[in-house]
Amino acid sequence: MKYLLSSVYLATFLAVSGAEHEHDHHADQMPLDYVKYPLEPLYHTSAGEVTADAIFSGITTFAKLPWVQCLTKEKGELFDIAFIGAPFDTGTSYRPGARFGPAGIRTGSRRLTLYGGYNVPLESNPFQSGLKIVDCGDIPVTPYDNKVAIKQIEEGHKALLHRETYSPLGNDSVTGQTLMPLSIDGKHHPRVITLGGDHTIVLPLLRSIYSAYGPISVIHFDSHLDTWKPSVFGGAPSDVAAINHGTYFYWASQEGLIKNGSSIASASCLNTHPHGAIRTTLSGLEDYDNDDDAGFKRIEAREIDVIGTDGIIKKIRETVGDAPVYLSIDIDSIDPAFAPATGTPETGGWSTREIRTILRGLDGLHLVGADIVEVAPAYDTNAELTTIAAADVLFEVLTVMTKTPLGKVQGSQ
Ligand SMILES: *[C@@H]1O[C@H](CO)[C@@H](O)[C@H](O)[C@H]1NC(C)=O
Ligand SMILES: *[C@@H]1O[C@H](CO)[C@@H](O)[C@H](O)[C@H]1NC(C)=O
Ligand SMILES: [Mn+2]
Repeated sequence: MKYLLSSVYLATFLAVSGAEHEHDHHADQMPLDYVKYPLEPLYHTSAGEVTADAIFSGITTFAKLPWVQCLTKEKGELFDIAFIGAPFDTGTSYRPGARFGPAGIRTGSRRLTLYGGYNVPLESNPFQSGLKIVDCGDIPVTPYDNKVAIKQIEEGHKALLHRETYSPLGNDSVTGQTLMPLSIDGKHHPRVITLGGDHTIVLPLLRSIYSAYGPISVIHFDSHLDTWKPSVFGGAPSDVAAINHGTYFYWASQEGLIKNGSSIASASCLNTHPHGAIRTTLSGLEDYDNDDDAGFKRIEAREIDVIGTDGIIKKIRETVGDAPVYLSIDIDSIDPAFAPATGTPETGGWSTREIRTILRGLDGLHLVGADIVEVAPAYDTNAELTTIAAADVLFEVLTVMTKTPLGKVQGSQ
């Protein structure tokens, strides 16, 4: 029944975007037709019309996307892009509360589809790309045992990543040649956008990503390095404590999940993971050595004063090149003036406008997946600044993803 319903959504969407509706721009902009008139007529105007669903009513999913229970035993439901929450915050060093991040971000996202969701600067509507986008709810995560929780997140993400896609990969829009998947298993995988959770969740997410793409490049926005050795960050009193939100990239590198780099200056061009918005204090400059060895290229938050958003975008694109890339966004990359509700706030960050511009600058890159982490709504203002910022940031990411299919033409690298 669920499957049938979703086919109806798509069929309706295809019909609405057809040429015969050119005169009705408002209807064209209704994403997947799930916002408009979902209810039995409760009130009739004189013209016999029913009222539309309000943007502030109803059960909250990300951007009011259809909710699909993706992690049930029947795995019938297919999609192209899925949002999933990972409500885990027991790897946090300072202020806890990111377990409420997924719920908060969904609340902050409710207005994304008001007027339909057309992204003006990117000249594209992610909700009308023809791809099927759903909200899968949250991965069940235990708050009592980090080892189990990290395994649950990996398995939950894998269950989505290894599902067939709803839409075929298709052909190159310029040459018309058939596109080939970028994965190492030769399959076309759906894309998953994870709502954190503290940053520890990226270790299990990268374990999952590795199963489809092998060692990957990462674009990381954060005020902190997160490549710290456990002996430096937390003191590692146990194996479980050694994996936390300041060390997960160290482990990802040790496990071979991400491409390595080098701290030897002459080989620094090997470093393929841009770190944007860095402004943390250090235990000492030697923290940069393991950051280099893990393959990161630091872009300090303050560089924006000199080189601007264009310069930051240029640096990121030069570092990742054309490689498939995973995107991880710590909300603390944004200045606490704009996003105060986070576990370890650092002043001197980027504005919401700046990070959105920088994210749009990733247009054309092959983003295999993404996450936003460290949103802890309990520390937000009454105006929900942080959760709205998180949702709007993901709107840019979603638009970039829907614009570029995850494929290459044969013969290109
Ligand atoms: C893609 O190209 C193949 C031939 O290379 C063709 O058979 C197929 O119909 C094309 N698909 C679309 C959606 O245009
Ligand atoms: C990166 O280096 C670590 C530590 O030397 C190693 O265990 C890992 O396999 C390397 N990763 C890759 C992708 O080669
Ligand atoms: Mn972080």
